[in-house]
Amino acid sequence: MRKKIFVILSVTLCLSGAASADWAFDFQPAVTPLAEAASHIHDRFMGLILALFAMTMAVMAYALFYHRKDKGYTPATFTRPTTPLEWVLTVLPFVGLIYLDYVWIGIPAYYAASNLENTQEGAELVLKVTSSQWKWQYEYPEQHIRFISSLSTPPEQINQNAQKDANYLLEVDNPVVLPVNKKIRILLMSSDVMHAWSVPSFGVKRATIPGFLRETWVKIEKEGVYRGQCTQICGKNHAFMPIVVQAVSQAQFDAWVLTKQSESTALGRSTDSIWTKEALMKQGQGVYEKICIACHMPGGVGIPGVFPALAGSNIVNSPFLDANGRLVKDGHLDRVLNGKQGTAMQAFKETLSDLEIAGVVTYERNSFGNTMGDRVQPAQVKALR
Ligand SMILES: [Cu+2]
Repeated sequence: MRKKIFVILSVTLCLSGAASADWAFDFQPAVTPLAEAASHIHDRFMGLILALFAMTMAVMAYALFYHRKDKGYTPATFTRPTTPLEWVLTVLPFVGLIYLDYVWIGIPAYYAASNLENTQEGAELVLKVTSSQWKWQYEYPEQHIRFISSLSTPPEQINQNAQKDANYLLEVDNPVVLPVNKKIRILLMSSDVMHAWSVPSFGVKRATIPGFLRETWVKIEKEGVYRGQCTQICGKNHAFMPIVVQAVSQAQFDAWVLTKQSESTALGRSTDSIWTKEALMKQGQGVYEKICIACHMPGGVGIPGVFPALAGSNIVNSPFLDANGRLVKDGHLDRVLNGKQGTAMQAFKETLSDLEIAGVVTYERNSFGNTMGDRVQPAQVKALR
């Protein structure tokens, strides 16, 4: 009988072991000085508390077992140390703990925490991160690069209609690209509610707060792709704003900067040409599916009582310019450019290009059953800014 139970237990244990074979019982690998310091202090602390736990439990188990009542022991009645030995055994652990806490752990923790704030000294590159519901905008002010990075996991996977891939909900259309072994100062801000930019391998997790400029820094020591997520609950799609950072060599970074810059020059040129309705619709659909869809939903139906529908909307189905060619206040184009104060509808003037704004407004006016038939030219948007 005993043998049978043993066999059953062993098989169960082996099976559960196989099922949990890819468990990771640790942090993601640390690749910056901040993350290395944090994981070093964590390991020290865990070592210390494990040792204390083992020692305390050992003394207690010994006392319980060897000094038990049926051996004839009677409980002592003292309430304070009396003999010199008792005094030593009381004071020594106290002094030992003070030393371990304040010196052995406290000093490295103090340096690690103050190093976290050392964002400016020796910084070689600045990255500006702006959060909004539910995407990240990245800007390299010195390189004049700016783009939006949003979730690229297909909706079929989210709706359980397709096999989920390895980086489910941790993949974006435009990753941040950063050079390795360079100190990068990261400025963080928010355009609506609080979010948090967090990448575990960098040891960085900093809340972005509307109205405040916050900072952190990284110096990535190893090339690779690092993933993180927003870690401050920020509304309905909080789980859908991942962070992907590609750490590359300086040469690759320089090449990437050139490509990004020439893309924006090409975009600038495209602003001045006249666009066909079909081309604008195509541009606009891309923008809608990347940015607007989170609130206004597929088919422009919105969420009743929360996010307004665009299908059949009064604003969308009215002129966006007045007779003098000026922007209609609270009209369609005005809303997209300037947003609506006090709501989740943010101003897209700063985040989208002329072409993207022209495209998305044209798309919305001619989709979801809306049949305005007109179009917005990028040059018009440029003139109205
Ligand atoms: Cu969030």
